[in-house]
Amino acid sequence: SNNIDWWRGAVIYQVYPRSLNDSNNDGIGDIAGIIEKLDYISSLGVDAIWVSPCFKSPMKDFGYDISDYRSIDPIFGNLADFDRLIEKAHALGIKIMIDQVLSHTSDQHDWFTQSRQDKTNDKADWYVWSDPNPDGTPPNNWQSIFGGPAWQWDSRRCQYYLHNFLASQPDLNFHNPDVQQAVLDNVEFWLKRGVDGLRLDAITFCFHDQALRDNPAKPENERAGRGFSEDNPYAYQYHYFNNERPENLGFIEKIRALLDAYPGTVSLGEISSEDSLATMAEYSKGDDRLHMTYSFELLTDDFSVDYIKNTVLTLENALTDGWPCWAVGNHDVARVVSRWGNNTNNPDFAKMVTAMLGCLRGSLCIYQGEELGLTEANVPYDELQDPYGIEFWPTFKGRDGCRTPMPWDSKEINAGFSQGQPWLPVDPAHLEKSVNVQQAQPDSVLNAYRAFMHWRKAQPALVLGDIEFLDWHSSCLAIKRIDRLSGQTIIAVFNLSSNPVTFVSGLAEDAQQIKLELHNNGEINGQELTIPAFGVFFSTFQ
Ligand code: TEU
Ligand code: CA
Repeated sequence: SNNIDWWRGAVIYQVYPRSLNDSNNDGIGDIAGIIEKLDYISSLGVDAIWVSPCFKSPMKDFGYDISDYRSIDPIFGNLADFDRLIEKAHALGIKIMIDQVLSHTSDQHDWFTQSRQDKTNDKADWYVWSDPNPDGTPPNNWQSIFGGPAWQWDSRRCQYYLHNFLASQPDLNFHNPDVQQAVLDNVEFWLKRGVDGLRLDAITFCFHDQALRDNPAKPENERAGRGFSEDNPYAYQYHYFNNERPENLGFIEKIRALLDAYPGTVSLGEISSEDSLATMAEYSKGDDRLHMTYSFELLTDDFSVDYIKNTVLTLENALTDGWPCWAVGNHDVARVVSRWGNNTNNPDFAKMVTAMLGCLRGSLCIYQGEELGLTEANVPYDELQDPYGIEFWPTFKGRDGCRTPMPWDSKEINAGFSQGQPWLPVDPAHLEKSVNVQQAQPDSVLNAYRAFMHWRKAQPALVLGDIEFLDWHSSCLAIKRIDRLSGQTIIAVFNLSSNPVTFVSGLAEDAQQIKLELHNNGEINGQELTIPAFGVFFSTFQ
């Protein structure tokens, strides 16, 4: 639609370009490959595509290390391909959101090449440089997310530079106003080309504490979470001084001011901090900060009624003006059907999780392959590509298991992804979940996904309504959505357990069951509900 607020309640399909579809058979997905699959993506009923970075990059972090913000990496195509992607997507009514990695660049970026020359050049202060301690050690205890100190020695400048991620991803010094302006100019380059929104990578990391204070240690009982392995020292400290600095807000307001000059464009900030729900609220407060904040909270291993309910309620209570965006999968975490329990090959589970996600208040991101119920691929050590996985193997096996090629056609070589050797292996277990197989299976995860998303679009309570939770059964997440404008109310109940449940619900007598097409629906008898293992129950009343 042309609604300026198109993104509220929107379904955003995340494309990881390397792994979607390879048009020229070099083994790596590309922009022309995305264009070939636009009809498929459109058939899923999505409103927008978030394209993971496709800009010029040495690919040390597979595009999250950008060496030229204004060009497309030749491996993915060129600017003309990108313009064609926007044009064809728009013709199908699909918005295009790009991934902007602003907090750091590649060490191959011209800015860094110049900055590291000496302490006096024009860009000397564009990155975060520091002298060593008298004993030669880094200036403080900050840790890189990808392992080891967040400081890399540079023998030419005889100084350390800061990198919150890989050493080949030096952090820009946002305390320098010229850096902010140069970054904003790069963003505007894409807004002028017609993109509809920005996914702002690691946006809480832009600023650092200029006094370079040590991060405090965490008490033992707080050293878990986020899939960080126990022996990753990152988990052993709070990140108060290298992340989530108050100055970030000022920069976010500048991004918002820029977006406001391009009506209908949207920002989706990736929020990673010690208290990310509170940070989401803070970063989207008022109407001059982020439109939407992307939550990590459902990307964890914890999958229980209480956890999901408490997470959503905590955010609901904290949010004032912002709009949530939920995801259960992305290119950084294990596939949801493998991560959340031993439900690996249960299609009902995959269907139920998507329907549940689609009933949370907010927008939702669906990661490519989630609509097929793909499992985490098993990538052997000698085929690993992710530097994060190589560093922490085998405690943490990295992010390749969710980045393997999309299985399009089980009868074709490499499942139809490429005729060349794919950059990551196609998981043989994915063949039976290929698009061609699932299109032909009437009750497949894919067909259930499509049916649900098309139905959801027409339910104002699910797109824009308020949210409440009903405590009806300990294994069931019961969600009530109310649209104030139309008065529509939907109550959706999800049995998160592998056992069928029967209980007396608090459903009103005039409640009408809605049987979700191709889903494992429960039954109602008076007020008694019976819901099969990983089943759903939907109802509405006027
Ligand atoms: O991730 C930012 C981030 O906070 C990561 O620490 C994330 O929590 C981690 O990868 C989970 O395993 C973004 C991108 O999503 C990621 O792919 C990049 O590697 C990272 O930024 C650096 O640009
Ligand atoms: Ca290719």
